[in-house]
Amino acid sequence: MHIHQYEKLWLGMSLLLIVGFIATITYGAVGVGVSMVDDSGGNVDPNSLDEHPEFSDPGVEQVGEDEYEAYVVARQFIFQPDPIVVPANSTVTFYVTSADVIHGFAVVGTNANTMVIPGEVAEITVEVNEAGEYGIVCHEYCGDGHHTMEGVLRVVPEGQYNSSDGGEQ
Ligand SMILES: [Cu+2]
Repeated sequence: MHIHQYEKLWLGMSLLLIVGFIATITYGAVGVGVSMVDDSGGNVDPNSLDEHPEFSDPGVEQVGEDEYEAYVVARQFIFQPDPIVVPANSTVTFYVTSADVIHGFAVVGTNANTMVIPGEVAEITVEVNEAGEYGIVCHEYCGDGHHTMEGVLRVVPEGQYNSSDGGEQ
């Protein structure tokens, strides 16, 4: 069977497109660190956060030379602590849970963006390099004060960080 030269060309180009689409979807799913909401950070009882070793007094802990863990509780209509204070040029792992209903947790300008589900702990790791203030917003409708629910991630220059701030100043 004779296949025309142009037809071969079109077949080749459409195959290339299909491979290209698969590659972009694969990159989007794996390469940029997008993952499904899950309970990778563990489970907690949302009704007894007061007794939880970390969430009863949420804040920032230093766990390595440039590594920090931030425990955050979302509740109608605040994030605790607020502000969350960390030093520049560090890696921060957020553990976020909700005390009441489903909330959102997005640190504007970073790749931190997750749903916050009561009973589950969302875990996200972010590298913060530049000092400055980053807004934190709730992006899941959580009640009539939802539009006021915001927080601040304050990244201070390394030398000015005082670990006793613990996330609250
Ligand atoms: Cu909300």
